[in-house]
Amino acid sequence: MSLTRRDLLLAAGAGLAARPAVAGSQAGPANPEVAPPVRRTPGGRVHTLNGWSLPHRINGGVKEFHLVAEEIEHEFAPGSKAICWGYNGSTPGPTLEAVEGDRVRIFVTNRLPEPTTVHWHGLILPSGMDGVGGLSQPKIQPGETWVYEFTLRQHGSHMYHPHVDEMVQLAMGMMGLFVIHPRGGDHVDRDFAFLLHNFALHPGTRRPDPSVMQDFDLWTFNSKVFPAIEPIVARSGERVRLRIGNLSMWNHPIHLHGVQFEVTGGDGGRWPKAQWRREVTEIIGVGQMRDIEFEAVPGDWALHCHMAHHTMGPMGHGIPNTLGVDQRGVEERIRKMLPGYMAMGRDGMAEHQEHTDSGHMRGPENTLAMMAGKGPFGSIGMGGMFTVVKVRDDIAPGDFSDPGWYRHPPGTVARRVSSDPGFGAPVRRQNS
Ligand SMILES: [Cu+2]
Repeated sequence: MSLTRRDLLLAAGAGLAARPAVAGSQAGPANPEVAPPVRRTPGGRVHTLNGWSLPHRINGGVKEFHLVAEEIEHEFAPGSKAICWGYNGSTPGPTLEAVEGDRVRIFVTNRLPEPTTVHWHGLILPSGMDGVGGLSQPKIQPGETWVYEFTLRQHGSHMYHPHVDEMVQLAMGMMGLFVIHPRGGDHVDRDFAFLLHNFALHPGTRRPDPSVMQDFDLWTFNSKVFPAIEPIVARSGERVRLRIGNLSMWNHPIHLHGVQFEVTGGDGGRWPKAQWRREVTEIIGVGQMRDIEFEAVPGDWALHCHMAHHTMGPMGHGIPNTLGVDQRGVEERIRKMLPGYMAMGRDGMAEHQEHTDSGHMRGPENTLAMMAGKGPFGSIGMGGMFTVVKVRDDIAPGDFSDPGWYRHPPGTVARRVSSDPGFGAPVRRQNS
């Protein structure tokens, strides 16, 4: 049913793209000014990881966008699908892109079963356009379309999200990026954007649980988990910007390997150069945006949250600690009560991925493994907020496709010199 509707709207969107921008050319019966929603059309100057930018039309000098709040089926990674809420067929919703000084008109249609609004997080606008349900406007009831209109008096990286029943609507995936480009162009070669988020999709279920406050199962970049998060591809020497926003329930120290990046801006716009900081890890606080920039250096470089549990997939919390526990003998007895039980964790957790990858240890249906991802040297053992910055000398401008694994120059990869634990004569303390 919903697929049919989506296909129809996609067709309507294609029609809009193909014809000249004429006011009311796709008019609905209720309001001749309403532009039809356009879905899943790539475009824009920002590369939204695993995402897209919403096409607009110009109507009397005003940039018009049309957001649709609706229920969608979303795939976090192959093997885990859920009924989420988002905009125009995706979570996060499409990125809105405009230029400082633009006047924008944004239609919002509510196809959710409950009221919503859209708050333009970080934008300078009239109080009545701020989108806080009950405070700055009545709520948008199911089936209704409302319009927001204001002039963009700033540039930078921003977000949008509901301000009605936020606990539920954010937990279900409703969020998006709002990027305002400076007038007179920009100075980066590649401009990426993504939102940090978390979902509590309990093993074997298909709807995120909005009541969870801390123990989330899925830690996401743009509602995807590694290895389904696309790589960040660049050519050696290019200036790369990552616009990172956080609408999750945790702060995330985002760490990039291989370079010292500069933090060049936040929700308050681009910072004066004297305020830029060199870092390798930047905490993106809840509700914050940060822009980081760096010169791309050849290689495959990890980009991830440094909270180690945030680079993992679903797992049990509050379970007994099995580190160092010899479970031989007990395993057989437990299997009589719990068929298929496997004693694990005595020597660490890394073996977990070998078991799940080989398929002999299956989790509940529609549930990802705790660790995933394969690299050129074996399991990567990551499952959440992790992706790879892939920099090569021969990437064409505008090419964002995955170039495969890095071919290291000879003599530049760490190597084994012995398999004897007694090798060498390292200095070791006896009782520290
Ligand atoms: Cu984190």
